[in-house]
Amino acid sequence: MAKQRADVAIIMGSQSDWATMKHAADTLAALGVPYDSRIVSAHRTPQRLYEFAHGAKAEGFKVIIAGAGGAAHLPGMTAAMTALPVFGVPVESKALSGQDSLLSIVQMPGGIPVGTLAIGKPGAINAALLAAAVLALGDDALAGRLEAWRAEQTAKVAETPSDPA
Ligand code: RP5
Repeated sequence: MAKQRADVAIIMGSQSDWATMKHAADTLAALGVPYDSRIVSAHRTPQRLYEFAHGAKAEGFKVIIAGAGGAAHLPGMTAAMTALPVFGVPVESKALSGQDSLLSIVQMPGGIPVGTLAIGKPGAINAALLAAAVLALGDDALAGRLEAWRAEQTAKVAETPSDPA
């Protein structure tokens, strides 16, 4: 059976990043955006990274979400090898709570952009929402689903606080 076309590639430096990056995957799934998730390490599998980044456009990906922690070179190195939009998610590290990941990802030199999100789960969710927003520019049905997702989120916010159950 032919593999389903995926618009978004979710890549991460390690299996240990999946607990965070799964939130990006779940958010894309909720929006009906096809994605593929892979472990690609800038340090431990550099050849896999090279092949992925150089082949990403030909594979049909339109947006890449890259999550990594610590010395988080994955998003930047990916962006160095493809002109596709790359959103970087700083994964929360044990040693420095993700501040290392954030600074590694955000301080790119001019000319090689990585759209950097918040540390951890919020960043993973928002990377997926941004990826969907980019794709929605050319997909009215997805734009409608994104709008509905936002409206549902708004409707869930109570007007007054309540005690926990
Ligand atoms: C990075 O090192 C990964 O992105 C991960 O966040 C971090 C730790 O990796 P493991 O030692 O848990 O595999 O490359």
